[in-house]
Amino acid sequence: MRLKLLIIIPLSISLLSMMSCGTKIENSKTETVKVYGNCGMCEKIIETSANKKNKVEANWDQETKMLTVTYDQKATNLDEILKRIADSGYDSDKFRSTDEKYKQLHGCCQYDRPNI
Ligand SMILES: [Cu+2]
Repeated sequence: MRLKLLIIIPLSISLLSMMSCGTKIENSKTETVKVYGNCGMCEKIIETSANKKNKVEANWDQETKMLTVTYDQKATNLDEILKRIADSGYDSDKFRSTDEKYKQLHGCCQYDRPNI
């Protein structure tokens, strides 16, 4: 009896701490897509607009222009994330930002737009 408790208590504590970990995304799916941009400033804007607390985690690579997103499939989808990014001025192969939004970007951030 004593021995059982000694095993169960630490086990449930470690389980609880795993569940309360804030960055853990449930029903997660990871996808990589191209998002057009130039510099570190673009990276910050792209990642910030893609991110959603506990629902989406995003990482954009300046060299390859590839965005890797891990998201909660029950809470959102890739289209929604890419729309938010387009809304910040950045094109992807699926959603094109508006000319107005693009022009609002910092001069160094005005990447070469894809023909879509
Ligand atoms: Cu930039």
